[in-house]
Amino acid sequence: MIKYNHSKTEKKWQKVWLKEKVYEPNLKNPRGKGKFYNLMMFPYPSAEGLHVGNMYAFTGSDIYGRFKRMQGYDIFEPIGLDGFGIHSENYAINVGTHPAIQAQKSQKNFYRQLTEIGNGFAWEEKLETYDPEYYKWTQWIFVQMFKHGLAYRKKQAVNWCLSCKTVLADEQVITGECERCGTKVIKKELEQWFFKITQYADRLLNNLEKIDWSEKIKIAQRNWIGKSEGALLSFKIKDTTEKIDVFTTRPDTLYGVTYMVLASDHELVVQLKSHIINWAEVQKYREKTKSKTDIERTAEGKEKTGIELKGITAINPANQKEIPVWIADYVLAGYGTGAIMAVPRRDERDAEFARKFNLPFSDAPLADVDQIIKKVGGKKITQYRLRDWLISRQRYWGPPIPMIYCETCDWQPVSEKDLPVILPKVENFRPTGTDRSPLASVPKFFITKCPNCGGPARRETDVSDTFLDSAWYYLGYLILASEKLKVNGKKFNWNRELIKTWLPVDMYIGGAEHAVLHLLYVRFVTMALNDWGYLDFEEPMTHFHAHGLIIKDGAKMSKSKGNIVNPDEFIKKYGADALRMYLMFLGPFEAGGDFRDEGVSGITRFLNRVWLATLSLQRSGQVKDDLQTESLLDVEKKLHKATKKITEDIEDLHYNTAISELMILLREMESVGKSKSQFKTFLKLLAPFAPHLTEEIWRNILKNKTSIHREVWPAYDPGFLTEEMVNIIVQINGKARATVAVLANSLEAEVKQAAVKHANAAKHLVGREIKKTIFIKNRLINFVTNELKGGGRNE
Ligand code: ANZ
Ligand code: ZN
Repeated sequence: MIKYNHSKTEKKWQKVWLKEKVYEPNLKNPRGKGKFYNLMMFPYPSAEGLHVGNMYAFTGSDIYGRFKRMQGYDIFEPIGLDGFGIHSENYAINVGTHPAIQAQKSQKNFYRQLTEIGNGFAWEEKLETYDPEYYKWTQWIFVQMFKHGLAYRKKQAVNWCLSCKTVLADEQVITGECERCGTKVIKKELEQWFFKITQYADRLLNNLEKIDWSEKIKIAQRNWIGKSEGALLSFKIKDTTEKIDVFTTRPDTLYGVTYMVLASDHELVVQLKSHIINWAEVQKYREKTKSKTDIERTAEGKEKTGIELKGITAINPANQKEIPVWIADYVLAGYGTGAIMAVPRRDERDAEFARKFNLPFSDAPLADVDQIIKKVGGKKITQYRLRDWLISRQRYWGPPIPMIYCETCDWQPVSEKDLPVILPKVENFRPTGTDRSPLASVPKFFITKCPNCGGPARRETDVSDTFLDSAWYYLGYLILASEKLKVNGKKFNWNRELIKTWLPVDMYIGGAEHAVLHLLYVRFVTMALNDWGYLDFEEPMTHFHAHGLIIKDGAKMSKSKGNIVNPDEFIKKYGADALRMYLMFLGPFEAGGDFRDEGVSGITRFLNRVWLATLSLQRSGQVKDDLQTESLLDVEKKLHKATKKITEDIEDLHYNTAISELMILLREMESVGKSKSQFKTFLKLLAPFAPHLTEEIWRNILKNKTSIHREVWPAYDPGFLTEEMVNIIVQINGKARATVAVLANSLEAEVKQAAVKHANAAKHLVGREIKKTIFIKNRLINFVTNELKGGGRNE
């Protein structure tokens, strides 16, 4: 008996697929039912290699793509590496290699692994974000942002990771820690580049209704954008010309205000210095709280701190009462106006603070919202929690921000003809720990001429955030592909046709941890490109599903937990097909599951049985494709049922139950038998899960000329699925002799079996031979008989 050699077979087909371009779409003119862009989040090559948790995501996405391909769509399933930026640079620093050299090593290794897992990638369109051909466009987007007033510089207290030695965007600070390295983040006052994502807050929020995304992602984005409706009210400061503006969601509580609070770094504090009689103490408090992040200030259960600005009082515009003014850490500089009116009777945070510092509570009644706003000259406003996207990084490994500073002309964008601004290879690439990137000590890089006046000027030496690279890569696959086609000689060849043909993405799969990072940024960049007239759509991905997490030894599989399983050893031992199926069998794809090293062997046994079933089919080569035997009819019905279930399960990403269905089906065929065409149907249903084994059987044993992965997905006949009963008239030589009840859509052989058993029919058949059967599904069966020689008639 021939044994199935997984490693030889898998390698063989991977080569053939590439050569035959089995997974290459017809980019210019999609085949069949049309385009289907099946995208998965591309990996950070920031570790020794892919681990099984990463492979889980890729496999789940690939099964969906293979399924859609067999349903007749032309699938574009590209792959690349998100290899520029802090993730890869931190890894390079860890292993003590220059990031540019490490990138080459990682690229080779990641692409090897991504080949070995057997995905149907469109390899010809692969990309790497550190490729100048790619970051030329990343920089172009930056320039467009600047030209459209969406990129600007601002000095403010920003997040700073002490370990990564760079600023971070708000989205990259997870419960006060660096998203990348887990180090506590502090605040630092710096001038930085920002993208005005807040200009899109309303659209980012409202469009959520129009897209089919995992609900948990939508909720996270809604909360992050954090829309609140309220009012802007002004309180005069006594004996000065200054006033304190506050944002409140409860203007109706204005009569109950008993004190006010400013954020400790609110600009008014310094402006009022000469009026503040306890300045020394106030200054000490401000110094102490300066580097605290928002999360530290507002964490639940954390004791609130603050200090009164003595010598200053504010006037309540509703009743002219004089009230004290404080600074405290529970009021954030970056939200609303950075100042509040405190209503201890109505607001729990204010109550806690008032109890601690013995501030009064007022029982004043609530006012009517619209009257009171009018009365005090306030106005209704909407506030968002969303902050602008801090885009500059004091790091080396990223696209240099394409901006030039000139004393005379201020900031100027690098002109398109001079893009890309190439990242120079420098030996001192490590972060400096100052507010400057390593490029700031490379005069050859930063000394330049002003694009406007030609005078001496200095390049920006910060690089842009990694998340800008990934905010447009779904487009990048098409743009770079089209540039390879060299349609025209232009340097920036925005191929509208290709973009229109393939976008938006039809199915996007990736991790939920990117809910308010990548998944928000990619929507923002798309909306901006849409506004500038480059795209005809606002939302980059119509469907997004977050995959579940792989748990190992009770924790999420991740490098930081030290519970990584490398797929290489499993693929070597059991094959990619077995590992793929095992991972998908762990649970519903969106739920994840528990990885156990021994688990794979169960799937291996299943795949071996598929192989044996093939060999038995080959041996009994005489099996006909007809369904006249009763047992095969039974298999046929089960096959139709299973086809329906597997089709629906894959559509719902319930791969685990689809696999159990395949297992039941195989059992049935093993015990009952199968026709060749039934087995072929089974193979097609299995193909997305075990692409190599099914291809080997399909082409090498069943001798098909073309790939099983371009076959048509099996259809099911609903007739086989119903359990409804119908009455069939039984005729003998045209005369009705009986009726029998059978399942609707029963086949001729089944009805015949029931009919001949019926007492009255049987009576009329005695001594006769059935010469011919006329069968009308769900209605009638007529036996044409003649008399047996020597037999007698009963009639
Ligand atoms: C008076 C008041 C009375 C408030 C009351 C609430 C309840 P959301 O829903 O999150 O937008 N606030 C405003 N700016 C703030 C800041 N920079 N830091 C901390 N707190 C701030 O909440 C808006 C409410 O949070 C505002 O309405 C304000 O307190 C507070 F019974 O004003 B309220
Ligand atoms: Zn960090």
